[in-house]
Amino acid sequence: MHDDTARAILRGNDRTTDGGAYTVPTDMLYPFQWNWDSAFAAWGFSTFDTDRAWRELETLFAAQWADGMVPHMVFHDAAPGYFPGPDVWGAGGEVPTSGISQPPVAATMARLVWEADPEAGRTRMAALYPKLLAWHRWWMETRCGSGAVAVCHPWESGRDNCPDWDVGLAGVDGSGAGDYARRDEAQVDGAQRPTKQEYDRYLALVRFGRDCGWDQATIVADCPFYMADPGMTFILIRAHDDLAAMGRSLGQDVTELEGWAAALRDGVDSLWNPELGAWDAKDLRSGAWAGIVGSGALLCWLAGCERPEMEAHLARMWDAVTYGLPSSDPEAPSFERKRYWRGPVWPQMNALIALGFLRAGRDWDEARLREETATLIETSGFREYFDPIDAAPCGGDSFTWTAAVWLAWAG
Ligand code: 2M8
Repeated sequence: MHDDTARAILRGNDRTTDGGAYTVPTDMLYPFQWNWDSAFAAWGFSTFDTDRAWRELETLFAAQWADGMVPHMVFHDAAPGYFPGPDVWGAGGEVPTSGISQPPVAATMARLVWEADPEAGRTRMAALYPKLLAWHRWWMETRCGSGAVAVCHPWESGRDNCPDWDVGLAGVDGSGAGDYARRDEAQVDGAQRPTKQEYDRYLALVRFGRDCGWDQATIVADCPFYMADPGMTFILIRAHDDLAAMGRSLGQDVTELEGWAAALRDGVDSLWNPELGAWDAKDLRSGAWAGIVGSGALLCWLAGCERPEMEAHLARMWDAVTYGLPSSDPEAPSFERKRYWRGPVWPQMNALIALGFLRAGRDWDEARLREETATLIETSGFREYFDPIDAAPCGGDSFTWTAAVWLAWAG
């Protein structure tokens, strides 16, 4: 029964038009195509319609910029009232887009989609391969100067208001934001969303990017927010590994990808905070640590970058909450169990962390995370995120990545 509901959610959020096939994360709240949401959607579609799964990824990559960047949002349709919409971003080509990227999970998800139908997937993957490679090169050439992956906007990380970014956002002046109407708070309780102060700063960063014409050299040198993130780094390492595996099957020379993965495995050492005894985000403007064990650190297993100290943090987090692994350290003062990325548990993060557990042979952890994610969905529905202590439903409903994760993994 849940399988039928999950498939109906994916179909219901499908916005296939003549221009391409894509899903919205959920109706109203997020009325466009989002980058990593689409990658998870493809994984979900691959359980019952592999052609539709590939089309999701193909539509996303049709919006790829000439420099290889794949934008975090693609504004296929007008959705007046959404803020900040295409006019605020001032970015993209024929189809307007945002001006930043999002977690590069597409290669990892494409590999899973290919595995779902190896024969039919071969041609589709062969066509997508150079585009994924160009995107991975973009990350390496623009965002990895410090050795690890950096983000120029909290939205680029996908984990918008997690406490990891507080130290970097403190240096962003949001006072010029002016009057604007947020659409998110009309749909969802404001106590489960970022604060106005955070939003003002998010908008200041969009303004900075637009004013420099989304010039990467300027962004990397001068954007008031620029933080290196272990989570994004682990995701990209894993994506390089997955793309290389697919490249080998396609008869490609994958030396470059192997080199990138090795370079990042070395570079991520710069994000080990010895005082915290954990992987930690770092403000590249001030050199300050975030000082928080976030869900990004829990992706270390995904990339084969685990260290013994992370075991203790994992054990702590399992014990401190009841359902899954939270988006931020439940024992830190910044923890808020219902406020978006500052504590709630997210189904697609659980799925990614679990892929890491599988890689590391931690089958018991993987099974526990899968079962607890299933319980959350069975108890509270296909919601965007959940309270990790009492399973209360949070955020948007009929959510694409929750349905996808149910079909492909948790259900
Ligand atoms: C959330 O982010 C958007 C901005 O990109 C928002 O707050 O409006 C995040 O959870 C992000 O990870 C996600 O991709 C997006 C759509 O689900 O929503």
